[in-house]
Amino acid sequence: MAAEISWSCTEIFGTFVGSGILLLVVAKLVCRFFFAEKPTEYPKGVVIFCQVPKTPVAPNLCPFAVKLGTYMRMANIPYQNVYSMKLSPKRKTPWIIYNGQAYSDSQFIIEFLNKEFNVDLSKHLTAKEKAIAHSMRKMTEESLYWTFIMNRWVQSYGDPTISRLATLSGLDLWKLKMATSVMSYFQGYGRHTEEEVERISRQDLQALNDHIGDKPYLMGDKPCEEDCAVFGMIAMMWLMRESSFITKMVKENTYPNLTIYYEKMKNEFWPIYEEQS
Ligand SMILES: N[C@@H](CCC(=O)N[C@@H](CS)C(=O)NCC(=O)O)C(=O)O
Repeated sequence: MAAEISWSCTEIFGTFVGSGILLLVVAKLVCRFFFAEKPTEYPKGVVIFCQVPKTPVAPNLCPFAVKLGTYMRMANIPYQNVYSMKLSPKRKTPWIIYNGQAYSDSQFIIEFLNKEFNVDLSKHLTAKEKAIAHSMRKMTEESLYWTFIMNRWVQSYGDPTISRLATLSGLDLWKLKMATSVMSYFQGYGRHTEEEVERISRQDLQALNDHIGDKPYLMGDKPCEEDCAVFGMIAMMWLMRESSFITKMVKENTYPNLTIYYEKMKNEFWPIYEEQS
C-alpha cells in the first residue's frame, strides 16, 4: 500500500514537471510566433555598422569600431551606425551587415570591403613599408589593446569616471570586468601584476611614438590602412579612468608624437565626434 502511494506521488510529481515543461515550450512558441522581433530591413549597398555605444569623448568605446569607422570614412564607403551590445555570430564586436549578410572581425571586414568597393588604402607603400605597418598594427591590436582593456575594465572596475564614459548598465560593466579577466588570463597579460602590465603598455606606446616621429601619419605623408587601427587604439587613451596612468600620460604629454598624430587623425576623419551617423 505504502509503495502504491509513493508511486502515485512520483506520478503526480512527474506529471506536474512534464506539464510545466510543456507549458513553457508552448508559451515560447506562441511568443515566437506572435511577438517575434521583425528582422530590420536595411538598404542594399550600405554597410550596417554594428558597434557598442558611442561616447562623447571618442567615436566608440571599442578600438576596433573606431578602426572600422575610420577606414570607411577614409575609403568613402557609405555606412549606417547601429549601437548595441549585441555581438556578431562569432561573439565579437564590431561587426557589419551588408546586403543581408553578417561579417565579423574588423580586419576580415576591411579585407571584404576592399574587394567589394575596390579600395586599397596602402597601395602607395612598398612591400617593406607594408611589413612595418603590419607589425605596428599587430603590436597595437595584440599587445597594447590588452593593457588598455585590463586597465579600463578590470583595474578601474567601480570607478565612477569609467561608468560615465558611456551608457553601460552596472550589469554590462560587471560582465566586461569578468570577461576581460578571463580572456586576459588566457591571453597571458592577465597573469601579470598591474606594474608589469603598465610596463608593457609604456613600451608599446614608446615604440609607436618613436616610429611615428614627426611624420603626419604612420608611414609618412599619406595615411594608409593601418593608420585606422593605430588611431583607433590611441583614441582609447582618452577613455580611461581619471586616476589611471594612461590618463596621466595624456595630461603630461608623455608621448608628444602620439598626441599630434591623434589630433591630426581626429580632425581629419572625425572632426565632430557627435556627428557620427
Ligand atoms: N579581432 C577582433 C577583435 C574584436 C574584439 O576583441 N572586440 C571586443 C570589444 S573591443 C569584444 O568583442 N569583446 C567581447 C568579447 O570578446 O566577449 C576584431 O578586429 O574585430
